[in-house]
Amino acid sequence: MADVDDDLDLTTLDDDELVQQMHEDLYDGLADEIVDGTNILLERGWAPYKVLTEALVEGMRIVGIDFRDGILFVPEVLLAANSMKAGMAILRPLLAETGAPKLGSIVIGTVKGDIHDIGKNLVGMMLEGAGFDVFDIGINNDADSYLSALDEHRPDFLGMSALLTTTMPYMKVVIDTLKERGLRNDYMVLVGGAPLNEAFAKSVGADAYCRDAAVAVETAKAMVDELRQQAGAAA
Ligand code: B1M
Repeated sequence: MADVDDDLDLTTLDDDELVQQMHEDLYDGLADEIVDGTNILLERGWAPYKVLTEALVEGMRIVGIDFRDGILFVPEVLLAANSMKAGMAILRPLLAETGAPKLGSIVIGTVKGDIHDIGKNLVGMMLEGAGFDVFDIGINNDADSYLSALDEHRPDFLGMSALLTTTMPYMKVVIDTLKERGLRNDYMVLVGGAPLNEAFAKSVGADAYCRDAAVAVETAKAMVDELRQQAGAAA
């Protein structure tokens, strides 16, 4: 999908053409073009969440298909990921500045052996925008790393992300470690990542599986509401 027209002026494209061009630019790992396209859509009045889902996440979905099929390889996908991050960096403050009241807090990180962080970052951004304090501990976290972050920040939630079928079982290690140390009931555990599902989340002992960032926000809000109601009823 190489861009044959280096001088293409993105501002001359209509919205549909621009989004299509952004999918191609993401595929080609053109971070500057993704930054320009993101800014143009925002200037045209697009909501940040719409830019995120329709231009960036959809573009990365297409990259994922060709990665799976052996058409794209790690170096190309890394460039695409960096382009996606460049667009996300513009959207992040806009998604966070909703002025929503503080609802709670979360420590979130990708599990040991796994360096995928785009989805986790997106979940963090959306939770921040919804009014949660987000402590992002990055990628490749072992149980000790999660536990020391929990100890430091004392959040309401622990969020774990895994994108590989080989790394997702590590979530059970973390949850079992919480149990062994008598800490399991101190935190609500949310898990997510493309290869997970409800049954897996249940089997590792998580409180909820979040299919995507929007579901993570809904789930965290609903759980906080429920806790408040229980506390109100007990008072
Ligand atoms: Co990786 N990779 N990758 N990769 N990579 C996948 C995951 C894969 C499905 C590609 C494929 O084959 N189709 C495949 C996994 C196969 C499997 O296990 N079943 C794969 C593989 C095999 C690998 C390597 C092993 C390749 C290799 O080296 N041969 C290697 C592993 C490295 C490692 O981690 N140890 C590898 C490397 C990489 C890159 C470094 C090149 C790059 C990562 C860059 C980065 O993240 N900084 C990369 C990428 C980009 C992908 C794909 C193409 C895209 C992932 C992504 O960012 N999606 C991916 C293909 C795919 O998923 N279709 C693939 C966009 C993002 C918005 O979605 O991450 O699903 P997602 O997050 C969503 C939800 O899942 C959910 O909400 C998010 C937002 O809506 N969610 C949560 C995620 N985390 C959550 C946490 C929560 C809640 C919800 O907590 C509360």
